[in-house]
Amino acid sequence: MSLEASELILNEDGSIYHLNLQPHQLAQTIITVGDPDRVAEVSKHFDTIEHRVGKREFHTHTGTLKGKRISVMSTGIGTDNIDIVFNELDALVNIDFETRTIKPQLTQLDIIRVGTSGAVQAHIPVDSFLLSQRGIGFDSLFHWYENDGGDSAFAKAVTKQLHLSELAARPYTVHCDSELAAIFKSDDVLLGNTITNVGFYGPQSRQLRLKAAHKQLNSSIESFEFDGEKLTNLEMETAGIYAMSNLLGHRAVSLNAILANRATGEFSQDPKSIVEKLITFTLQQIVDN
Ligand code: R1P
Repeated sequence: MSLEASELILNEDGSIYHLNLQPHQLAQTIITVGDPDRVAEVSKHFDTIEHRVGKREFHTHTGTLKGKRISVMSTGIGTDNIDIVFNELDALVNIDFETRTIKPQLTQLDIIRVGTSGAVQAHIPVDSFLLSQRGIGFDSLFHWYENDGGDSAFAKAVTKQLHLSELAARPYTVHCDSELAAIFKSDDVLLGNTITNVGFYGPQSRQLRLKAAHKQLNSSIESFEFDGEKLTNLEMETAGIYAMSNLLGHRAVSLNAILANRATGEFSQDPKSIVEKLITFTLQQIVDN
């Protein structure tokens, strides 16, 4: 069945609506970053750059490093953008734009988030790296797609121990791809369970002039335990990335530079260097594996 013009929206040059990319401009290994300025910080390490394409907050550079073709793309902030990015990335490889039909042979993408995050446990040092084994979504993105419920036992424990029903939030829990994650496991990378929420201030219990509704949120996150697992950090994309890649059949992993520690009140003295270090580590692991 052919997809209508209102559903699969293509630009005049045949590129996909928001990402502005044509299928040949995308590599099968994709690094996603939140900040559009971080795209060039990644691609400056490439040996060649074939394509530089941008629209809104979505900027992509595609090139090669040591013979490996890689795209780096900015998603902007939040899981609402992740919905757009992942549907359009998937369309670029799995929908024939001429016939507007789903291809009989699907292509699996490898997607690696290189992001920043705040730890919620005092023992996690600022300037460390953390690989998210689980994404716990306080946003609702996963619920808008037919799904298998994800890791519902973990999600139910989160609802109960964090008293989320008072906020009418129904978290979901989804996992990274374990094979892709294995490439990035090292003594220098902590493993964690990452909460993704819909904002940076109130939804992460930061109070400037406004008071957060859930006064005990961060302390109940800190004391949470289920099946020997703790909650480790807060950010705004990982659960959406894991939800969409699980649903679409792609492999994803989220790597976080821990810039803040919410339990101790610390913030990195040199965030640019730690992000650069995470970029070079990530690229090295990609080309070596
Ligand atoms: C907030 O400052 C932003 O930084 C974190 C959060 O998830 C949010 O997107 O990630 P990035 O540095 O990848 O954008």
